[in-house]
Amino acid sequence: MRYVFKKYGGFMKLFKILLSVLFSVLLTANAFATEKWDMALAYGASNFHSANAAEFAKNVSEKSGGKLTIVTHPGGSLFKGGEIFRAVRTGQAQIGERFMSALGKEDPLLEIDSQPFLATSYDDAMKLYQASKPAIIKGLDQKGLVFLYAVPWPAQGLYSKKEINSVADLKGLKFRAYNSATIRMAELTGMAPTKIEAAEISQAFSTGAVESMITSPTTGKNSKIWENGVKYFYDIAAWFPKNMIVAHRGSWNKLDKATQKMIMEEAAVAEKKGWALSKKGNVADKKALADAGMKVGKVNAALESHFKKVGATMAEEWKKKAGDRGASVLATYN
Ligand code: PCA
Repeated sequence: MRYVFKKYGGFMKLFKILLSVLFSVLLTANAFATEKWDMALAYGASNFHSANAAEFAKNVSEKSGGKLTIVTHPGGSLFKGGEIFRAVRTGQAQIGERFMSALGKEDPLLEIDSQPFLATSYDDAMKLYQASKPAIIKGLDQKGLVFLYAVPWPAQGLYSKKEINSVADLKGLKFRAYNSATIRMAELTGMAPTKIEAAEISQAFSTGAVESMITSPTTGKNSKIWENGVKYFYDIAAWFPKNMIVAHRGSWNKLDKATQKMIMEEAAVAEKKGWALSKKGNVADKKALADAGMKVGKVNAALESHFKKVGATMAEEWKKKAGDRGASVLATYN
């Protein structure tokens, strides 16, 4: 009996040693645990939003001391623009960028920045952003998303293959839309809208599927729109829609507090850089369109008042959709 106990005690010793080896291996592995995040980006690598996101990803990866690596996937290579929000929400991508105002069905507040003539300068766009940010963050949080930063596109203008001098010239135009607001604008104008992601613009114009659109000088430049017979750019500058970067909450919760804090700090840096890049592009990219031979100008007074009227109708419709939350954001903004 004594012998058996002795033998058993020996086993216990060995077992304990093995256990402690196992624990220390696990602990070491945990100290070096490196999370990998895939960052889904819809726009081409050379677009300023994507370049800014790549810099953000690089800075976070470097500063995390090996705890987190963010790998960017521009040009819709991981998920296309229309899929990114859901992909991040479900954790298929841990982080991603999405055009906010295409998400009006998720939350009408996300499309506040595409309401025509509500904010027509960068200063006002920033004020509108600050006024809407707390409610937007809260809404995203309820969907399991962590909001990191948002950056506007340059001012939106009207592109057309043919010259536009009157509202009649817009009637029946095949129009590329990118969100509910541009679809509504087209409907109220008598144009024929089709929703098309930015990555498919060149193809849509070259096949004749569309002949006009409203977007930034940047997106026109990025898609070399002049190569597809688009000769006119009318600078309406009626809104500055934003892209936002969001992370999957489950992935976020796996990071330690110090890493989370560092990411928020880098997000603030990226946001500031992004706004500056956007302002630069607002001037430089319009010049690029003109340098490529396009006619760059303003719409005439009749067209401007038409768009203002359409904008007023849309504002009323949006207020109904956005309810008390929208009203309180508008009150803060005004
Ligand atoms: N470019 C994107 C969104 C707004 C913009 O300027 C696009 O056209 O899809």
